[in-house]
Amino acid sequence: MRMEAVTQEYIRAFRSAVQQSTRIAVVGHTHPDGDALGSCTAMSLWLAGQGKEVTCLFPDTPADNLLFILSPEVKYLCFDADASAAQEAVQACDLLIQLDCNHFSRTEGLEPSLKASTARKILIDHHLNPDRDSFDVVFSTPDISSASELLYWVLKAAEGDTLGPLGLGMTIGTALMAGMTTDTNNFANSVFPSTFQMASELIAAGVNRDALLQQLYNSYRENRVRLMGYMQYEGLKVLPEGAAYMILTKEIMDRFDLREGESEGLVNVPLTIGTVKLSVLLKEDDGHFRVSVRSKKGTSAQQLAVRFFHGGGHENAAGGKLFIGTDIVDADAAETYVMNALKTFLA
Ligand SMILES: [Mn+2]
Repeated sequence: MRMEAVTQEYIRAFRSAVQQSTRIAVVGHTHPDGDALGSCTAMSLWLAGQGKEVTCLFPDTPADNLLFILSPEVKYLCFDADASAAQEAVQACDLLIQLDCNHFSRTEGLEPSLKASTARKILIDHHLNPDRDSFDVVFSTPDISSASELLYWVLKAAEGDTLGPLGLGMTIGTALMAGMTTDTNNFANSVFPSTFQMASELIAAGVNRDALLQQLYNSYRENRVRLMGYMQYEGLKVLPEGAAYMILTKEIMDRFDLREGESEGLVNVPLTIGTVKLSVLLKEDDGHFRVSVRSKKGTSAQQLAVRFFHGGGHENAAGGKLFIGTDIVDADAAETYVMNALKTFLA
């Protein structure tokens, strides 16, 4: 990380915004991943420790396998489960802190109330092209592993150097470690010297990484492992241009009784092939496909997502959508679309 993302000036503005507020809404992105859940949970716990009334908001309910990251001490509201309560929490807050999410549009149903909110707004994020105009204080750099890591450095700076990592508390540290670990795919990508420093400090402070890895990577259901095998054997298509794609249809998901979050990591697998530099996973949803893109260094997953899938994200890990009815006539046309997009992009 370049430390200019966390300047003393921004930290002063962050601290005074927190001090002057009473009710705070902490907001993460749609289909919250480990980093969104970890960073928002840690932020909420820290604010509660400052005596603030905090509500943690997500556009939709987190996947079962990530629920362990949530804290029983935090009040969570999900727009898909209780839209009016979530909207009321946004309306009632006098400070809004958005994490791991560069733009209101990635908050889906929460977007109108966030836009309408007159509360002071803080952004803590590591995606490209943050919407700076919508926020009063912006902590942003793509040169970091995760929003969780960025929040770690923000909180350390806000707490003052004398406190050290234990000052952040064990639960906060565990949530941040969970977010960083999932976003780096367990130290496989987007890892910087600052990332190892954070991990080292948190382990020294007593965060149990073994227990965390057990919950993150060794607690899946059998169905998930069989689905991963099926997709690699039957579903994987490799193009001579150096790309690969897989299409996870509703029919396949039903057959394997796949739940939200259980295809996590599948999109990374084709990149283990020497010739593949770009991997795309399409996952059928209502009226559209959710698109995940991963790339090796030197190829931009982000550009592919922007040009062909109404999306964005990070240089080597991005996402978007493919709309049935507008981008493609029906679900069966998805394969031709993705194949042509990859061939055009790599030509
Ligand atoms: Mn993230």
